[in-house]
Amino acid sequence: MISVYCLIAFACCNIVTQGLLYPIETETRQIRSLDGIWQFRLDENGVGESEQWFSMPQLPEPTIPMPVPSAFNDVTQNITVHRHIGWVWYAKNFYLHNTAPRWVLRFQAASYESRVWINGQSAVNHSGGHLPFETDLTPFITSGGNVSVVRVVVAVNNTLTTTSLPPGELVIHNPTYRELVTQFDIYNYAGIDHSVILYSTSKSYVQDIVIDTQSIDFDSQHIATSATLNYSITIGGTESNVLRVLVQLIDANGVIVANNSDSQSRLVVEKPHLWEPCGMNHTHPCTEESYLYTLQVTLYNEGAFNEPVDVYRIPYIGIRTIRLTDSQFLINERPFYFHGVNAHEDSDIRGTGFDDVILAKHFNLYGWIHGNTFRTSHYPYAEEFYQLADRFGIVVIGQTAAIGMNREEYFSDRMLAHHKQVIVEMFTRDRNHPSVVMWCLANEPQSNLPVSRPYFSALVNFTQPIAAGRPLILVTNQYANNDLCMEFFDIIGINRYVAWYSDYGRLDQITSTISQDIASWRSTYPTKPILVSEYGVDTIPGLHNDPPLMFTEEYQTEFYAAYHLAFDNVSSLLHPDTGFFIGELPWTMFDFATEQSTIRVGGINHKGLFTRQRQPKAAAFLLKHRYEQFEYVTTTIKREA
Ligand code: BDP
Repeated sequence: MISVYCLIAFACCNIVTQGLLYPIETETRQIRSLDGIWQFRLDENGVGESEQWFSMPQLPEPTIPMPVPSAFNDVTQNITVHRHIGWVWYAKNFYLHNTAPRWVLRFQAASYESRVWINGQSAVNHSGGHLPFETDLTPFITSGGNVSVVRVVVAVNNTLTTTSLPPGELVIHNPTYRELVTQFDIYNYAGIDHSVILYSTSKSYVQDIVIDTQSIDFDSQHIATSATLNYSITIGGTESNVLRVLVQLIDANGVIVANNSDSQSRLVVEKPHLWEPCGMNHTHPCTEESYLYTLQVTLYNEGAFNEPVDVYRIPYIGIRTIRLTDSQFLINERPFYFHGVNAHEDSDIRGTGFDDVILAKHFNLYGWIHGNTFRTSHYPYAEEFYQLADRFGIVVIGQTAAIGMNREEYFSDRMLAHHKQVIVEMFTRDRNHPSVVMWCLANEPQSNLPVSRPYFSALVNFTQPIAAGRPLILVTNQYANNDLCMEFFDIIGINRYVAWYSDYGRLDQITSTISQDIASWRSTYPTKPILVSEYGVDTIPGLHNDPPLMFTEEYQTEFYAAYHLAFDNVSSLLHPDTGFFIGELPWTMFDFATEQSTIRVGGINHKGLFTRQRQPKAAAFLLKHRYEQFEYVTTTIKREA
């Protein structure tokens, strides 16, 4: 029997306990969507709070109808709304029926600084976009009747500062020209861009769950014979100390395969079905699903199991291990090769607004292109992305919103404190997902500045104990000879644009330049696997030229083919004994909106393999063919000490 343990010990639950469980409906919980049209207005003079708009029965005119979830920027024809910097206000009234002892108002995300008032009283503030925050409504409901009218008013500010993530600086050129100067390449979409949900719980309730595979035992044929999962349950509410807990793991046929009545313990599963990543020879295609268990947690009073106080279920428990060697990334002890495409949460009209149609299309296209990975560039995505990734076995590199950290003053103590806060929020939200196999703490920070070194040293020291078994990657555009921070990380991610941002038009230089670049990282860090975390070129769909010239579909296709020659020479998939290159992620899946500039035609970054409307360019077929071929490459299991 071989026992496999995770790279980093299971990070137990005392360090971070306040994960916000995804709102679900069960026999003890109700949910209700507050999505739809909200009343909305700009606060161009920043007077809303001092004029107490939060306590008025209506927001002062002019208001407009605004959909939630959506970024507000592209919904109207008004350029002032499109480029607004500062506060915007949203308001909605709803009836709350007294059908549960506790109702929670949950914002799946709002960008970036949010203040929420319920019935005129301050309820919750939150800094940072992309991640959820919530407030218990109960203290704000004063009427004792069966139904109350609730007014929720939300102010959201998209001004970025030297201590926000991402950072930015407001420059006031004159009273009518305010500019938010940022160092990143996405349009600064803002507003309530993810769903707003009401959910109920009992007085005492399952507040948090942490679960992870601790180990899997394999027989000599590499069949899993048993698996051990560590878990911890936190109970919230008034009666938490008298309640009993039952934790059950249920397989896809509805059979209970393990159970335990401790709030913190382990579950042992005999003959487990493993969660496998898609798109490898030994696993399933990315159009088919991985094996998932359901974790059911029941709280009950002694002797009254059939009348549970609370029931919560996580339907995406995957049994799998992660281990890193100096040249391979192993999932369930088999080599995994990351071959997917990065993307943005970005689409026409909605901007960053969450949309189920866009979500479903996204995953259908991963299936089409045989892509088995995405990095949540450049911020945590909506939780629904991770849930579908769990289902299909698409591997996720979870990334914080630390982009554009290109100035010395951004590496301050206050920024470090905020960076830690968003890491904790991201980890506590996403750590139970089997699809999340790596954490990316930042994208292209100026990691050649001396000030970046103590910053990332402190950040990694803080992060490692709470990383729940996931290795840490730094994604850099620096080089082995000037980067000062890679030493702290487990995996090297490099973003490269040779023959695009340098060596214009010189496709012929790509293979040798990239090969030398990868080799120099390897000789500097011989024990860290490497992947190319971005590479790509702007391509105008329908623009052709032979021989290939920049911006044509031919150029994009040849560009990728030249990089692939460099990758294949050192690939850990193709050269299991000598390779150390563990993956490739083109930039990017879809064309996406950016600030306007002379290099962004129509305010769009055109590096997509697909248009913003999700139609393929020629290079998409090259990648599809390449990724499909990877599925024919058999993987071997190296036995290492
Ligand atoms: C990379 C950035 C990415 C940009 C890309 C580009 O990580 O956010 O969109 O460059 O310029 O350096 O297309």
